[in-house]
This record gives sequence, structure tokens and C-alpha cells, in this order.
Amino acid sequence: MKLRTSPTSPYARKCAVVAMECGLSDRVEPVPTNAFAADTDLGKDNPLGKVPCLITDGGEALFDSPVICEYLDSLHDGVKLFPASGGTRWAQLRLQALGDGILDAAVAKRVETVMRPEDKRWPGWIERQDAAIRRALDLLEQECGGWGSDFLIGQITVACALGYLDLRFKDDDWRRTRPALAGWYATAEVRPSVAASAPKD
Ligand SMILES: N[C@@H](CCC(=O)N[C@@H](CS)C(=O)NCC(=O)O)C(=O)O
Repeated sequence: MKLRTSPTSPYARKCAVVAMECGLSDRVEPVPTNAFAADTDLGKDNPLGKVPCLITDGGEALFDSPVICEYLDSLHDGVKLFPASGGTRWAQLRLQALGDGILDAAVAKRVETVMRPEDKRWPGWIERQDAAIRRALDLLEQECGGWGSDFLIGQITVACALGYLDLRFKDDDWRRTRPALAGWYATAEVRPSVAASAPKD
């Protein structure tokens, strides 16, 4: 399999962590791809023009990260990162959505603050993304004490989201008012799959 990826994409990092947690790293060849390059051919695999995009051994292109992660999880016989059914499945999918939502808001904020020309920036839009991130982090602060030692798709996504906030918005200091989440992340970030996939800017 080939994974079209970028060294700083938190969504691609999710896939790399999942591949490692599932013991599939040897079967997934990373293909560095700059989604924003004018001459990229990414659109032929993913019409949405985004990384990550997984090319399966059968030549099918899969996107986006939740789909790729669940596909990788279907390829091994160990503990499943996506519980098959019941309340634990919905809890994990909900947590994945929360982590992906933090990422969506953080990426939107980065586009607005770094990529968009200064005279075209919209402060109200940035504040809207900040508010979504704050609320989501506050919810994680309340809930993370109940996760125990679980490191399934929900926790993987949250770890990638927190890593991205550290990479791009260090000054926002999400840890200051969220000691429980900070404590959880301190344990998560040294896990081999998370440490090995740390973003390289
Ligand atoms: N929902 C997608 C989001 C992927 C995404 O936004 N990737 C970014 C890189 S971090 C990208 O390729 N952006 C290019 C673009 O928006 O044109 C997923 O989970 O895979």
C-alpha cells in the first residue's frame, strides 16, 4: 500500500499511528505529497485534493483519514481500534469526530492566519474556530479521566489533534486550564507510535 502523506498533516499522522498500532507499518509506504503544490497530481487519486490518501494493494484510492484508518484496522487480527459494535463503537467514533473537529477548526484558523493575505483576513472567523477548539478541549478535559488505558481511534485522533495544536499554536497553551488532559497527553505522546510519527516542520 502507498500512503500519500505530508510530514506535518495531523490527519496523515492519524493513519501512520494506526498503521503502527496495527503492526502494518511495513506494508504502508509513505509517499510525500504537497497538496498545495501547483503541479501536484494528487487530484487524480483524491479529487478533493487532500492528504492523506491511501492507495491499496488493489490500486483503489481511499480517503479521508477516518476511512483509511478503519480500512487499516480491518487488515489485522489484533485488538481493534474501531470497536465492531455497541456503545464503545459510538463512543470511539464520537471521540474521533471531536478530535477531527479540533483539527478542522485549527487548520481553518491556520489558513486564515498564515495563508490568507492579511487584508483579507476575517477576525470573526478566527474567533469562531478558537471557540470551537476551546469548547472541545474543555469537554476532553472532563472526559479523559474515564478513558483508562484505552488507545483506540478516538484517543489516537485526540493525540494527533493535541500534537497539532502544539506544532502550530504553542502560544495558546491549551494545557494551562486543562491539567487532566495535559497529564493524559504526557503519557500518550511518548507511546512509540505517537513519538515516531511526530510532525517534522
Ligand atoms: N477530513 C480530511 C481532512 C484532510 C485535510 O484537510 N488535509 C489537508 C492537509 S492537513 C490538505 O490536504 N489540505 C489541502 C487542501 O485543503 O486543499 C481527513 O480526515 O483526511
